[in-house]
Amino acid sequence: MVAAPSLIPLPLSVTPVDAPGLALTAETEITGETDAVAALHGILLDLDLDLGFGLDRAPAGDGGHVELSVDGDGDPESYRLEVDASGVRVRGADAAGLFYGVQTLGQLVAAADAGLLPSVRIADAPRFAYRGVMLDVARHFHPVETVEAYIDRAAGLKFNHLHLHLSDDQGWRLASASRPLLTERASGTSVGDDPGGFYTQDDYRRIVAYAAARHMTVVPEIDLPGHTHAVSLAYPELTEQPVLAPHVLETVEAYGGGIPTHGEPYRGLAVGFSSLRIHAEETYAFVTDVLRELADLTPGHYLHIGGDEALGTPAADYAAFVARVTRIVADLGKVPVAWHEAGAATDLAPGTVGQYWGFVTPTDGMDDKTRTFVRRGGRVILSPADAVYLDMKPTDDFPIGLTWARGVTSVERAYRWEPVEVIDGVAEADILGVEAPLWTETVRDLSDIDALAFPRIGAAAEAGWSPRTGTHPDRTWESFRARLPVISRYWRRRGYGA
Ligand code: TNX
Repeated sequence: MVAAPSLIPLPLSVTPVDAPGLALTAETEITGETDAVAALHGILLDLDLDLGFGLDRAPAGDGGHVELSVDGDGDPESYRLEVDASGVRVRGADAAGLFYGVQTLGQLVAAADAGLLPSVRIADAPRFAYRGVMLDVARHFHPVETVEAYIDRAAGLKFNHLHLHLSDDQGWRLASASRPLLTERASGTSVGDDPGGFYTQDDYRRIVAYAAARHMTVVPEIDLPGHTHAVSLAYPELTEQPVLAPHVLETVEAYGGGIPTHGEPYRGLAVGFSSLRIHAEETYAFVTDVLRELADLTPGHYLHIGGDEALGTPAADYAAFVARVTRIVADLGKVPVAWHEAGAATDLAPGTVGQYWGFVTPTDGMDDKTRTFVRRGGRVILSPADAVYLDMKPTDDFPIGLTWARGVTSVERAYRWEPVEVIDGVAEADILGVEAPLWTETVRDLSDIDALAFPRIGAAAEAGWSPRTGTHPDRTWESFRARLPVISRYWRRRGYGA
């Protein structure tokens, strides 16, 4: 028996072949789809492999052949990869599939001893259509370059959606032509004493294009009707006074940051105190303007309206608001996405997607709310906080991160959960996919992002891409743990602070 190579996320099928593999040398020829050749070239450059690989290189002798092609054969995003002594063939069913085959090849190359690729046959396809990462650019603003770097990391793990949390109590991060005061007045600060910032619409387009080139779709979120304190700095007439309920005062006490004041920047970590004015018609004109601009800027199908932790909004008002706003999104031609709380409303726009952020074992009726989306013909994105929230501390003494999701989230806890077992009544076909959020209250820059994301982002990738637990002998924590050191070396060689 030849050992299977270490790969993350685990492919559908890997068949090691007991035969000589391919020695990669300066004479190895790489041909095929231009984008895929460039993607492989980028990985090889990161790996600093002195093989003379290059786009403009014409190898002289017979050093084997790496051929990257799209052949239309198979499910979306699937690929086949074969290595033998004569070369490597990667065939994608589509361009995304080929891109993922190249990512797998990168991991194989990095693990190859002295440039000798093992002989192997791989057939691979994703379990779920939606595999997401979320970056909160509101609590701490993160510049375009940081977002691009995170896209690189995620795309290498076969994630295909980037959810950007663009607004929150602490700041509004995307310029709006119709409501210019949002970024003029409400983007200057972040949590603590850190500077704020915002994206121009061109910056946003750059992020969308960078993501698209790596087969990732941007899912923008404007968080409504809570998490809207920043709006009070720009358009105070649209927002209520902060609700200083006990849960808010508790978080102020626990985390500091002071009491939120209407119209003043908020630099703390409390949640659930802000609300748009639900009964003011101007509120819906505002929401429509902002969402229309966002829909126009966004080629992807999804538009996220938040809806989480609106603890300062009366329940009936909240339900009426999310029902109305999901319809606004649908009328703009997009599929609305909302955090699971929006499932409290029974008349959401049909097809609204729900994002579940409760625990792996649901509490407080969060599973009931999540089932509403399925009843309304929508599907569910699973983001169980005690498994895939990348902002939870991985160890007790970790310098950054939070602990509210049942304490420390070890790599093992991040790995050991099975999507179809989270919510009764939400079956495989009801699950759109898996998303790993990274909230940034304690996350100031790319090195903080890397420190929290790695290696747990690999576990989330496997939950979204790889076969269901129990259906494949290597879809186990023991196997993942054994593969991790090899892939961690690969991440470090690519310059990720893993
Ligand atoms: C909860 S879970 C939030 C965010 C915080 C996060 C911190 C959810 C939809 N909302 O507002 O940033 O916890 O982990």
